[in-house]
Amino acid sequence: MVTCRICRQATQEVITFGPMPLANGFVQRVNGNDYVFNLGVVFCPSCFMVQLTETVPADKMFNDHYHFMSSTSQGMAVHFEGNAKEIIERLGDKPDPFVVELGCNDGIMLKHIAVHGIRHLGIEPSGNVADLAQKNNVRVLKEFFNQKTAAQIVKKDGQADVICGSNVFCHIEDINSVFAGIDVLLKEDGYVYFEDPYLMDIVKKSSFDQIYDEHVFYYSGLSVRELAKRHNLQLVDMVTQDVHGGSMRYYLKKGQSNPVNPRVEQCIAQEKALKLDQMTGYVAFKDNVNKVCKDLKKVLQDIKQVGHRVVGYGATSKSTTLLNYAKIGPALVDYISDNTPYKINKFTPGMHIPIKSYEAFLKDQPAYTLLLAWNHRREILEKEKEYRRKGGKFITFFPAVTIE
Ligand code: DWN
Repeated sequence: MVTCRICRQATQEVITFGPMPLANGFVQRVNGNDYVFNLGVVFCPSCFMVQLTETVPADKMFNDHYHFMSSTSQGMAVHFEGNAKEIIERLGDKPDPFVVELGCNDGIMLKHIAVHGIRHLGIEPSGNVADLAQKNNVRVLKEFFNQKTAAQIVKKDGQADVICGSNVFCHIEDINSVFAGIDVLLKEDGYVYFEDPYLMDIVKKSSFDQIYDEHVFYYSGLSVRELAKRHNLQLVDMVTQDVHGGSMRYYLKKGQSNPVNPRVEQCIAQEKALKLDQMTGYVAFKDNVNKVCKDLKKVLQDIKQVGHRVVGYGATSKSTTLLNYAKIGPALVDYISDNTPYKINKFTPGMHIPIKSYEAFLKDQPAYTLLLAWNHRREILEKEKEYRRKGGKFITFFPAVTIE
């Protein structure tokens, strides 16, 4: 039995995928060894947190060889510039404000804060991406964030007006220590925001590829409200974000008597309508996941059978779960094209599909392309107009397999 990481109560099984490599565990050789763990998800009926059963030590995932760089998507660059603009507007004329971002990656957001001369600090334990942030003139601390780090920051820089994190809070197993750190670091009138893939989108679309080693928690308004309360923080607003296949941004403030935007109750009511506060809401998920895998594999096999080739687009972290669970390997997908130099000429975790450059894809014009980076669909379809004009087709798979 797995106990909840937040409230220590018994949890209930949602789905088990079995042995799975690390989502960003790209290997150098086709016969390279994969670190494998058991991937599964449980629901806590007491505090509503959906979470992994087993986790991987943080330094195995976030180290000096981290493969994901946020700035590989133009759409995300625009999104994060918007986040920075919002922070600056909200700070208004506060004297000498201080902004702290947890998991700043290559500085995609904080570089816009830095350019305005605003005091800031990015906390980034993955050394290679932290170096990129520094090149973007972002001030970085190469550490994991917790109560101890928070105290060190306060000693040197004072308390923060804003603490934020995008696609970071869901990555941290000891989230209680992060919230304890926030209590130390955040000014009494400061605010926290974080955004992560939204549980309701994952359940509605069966987008199970969001489930992998790095994502320990699958947040909802229901669970974040409970988690915040435990740390004397209050969930004061929720705003949906059209990124990463459907994300939610949560705003928190210290205390329990802040004005709360009616959106919070509205979102939680929608979650309850989907029964995400009880096990019933998760029962169909497993069957839906298995159907997507079966349908997708059949489509790929049929395409192969009539003599066409399929390649992948975007060697994403999340496709590790899809490819390994559905057992889609090089026999069905020739290679995956990616624009991250660090991934090229390596092989995908577990299934060992070769990764090639974007230029290789452009030269190739394969008949079919499996859009593994489906969350960037709009951006990629716009970019690949010529590929489609020449007859190339994209295959997507959530909520159902579609060829376009
Ligand atoms: O939470 C996380 C999210 C935010 O980012 C991390 N745990 C890791 C990572 O997950 P991911 O790898 O699934 O994220 P993306 O943004 O879906 O990855 C897109 C991949 O596709 C990157 O490797 C870059 C590549 N890409 C490309 O080759 N051409 C992306 C675009 C937009 C393109 O045009």
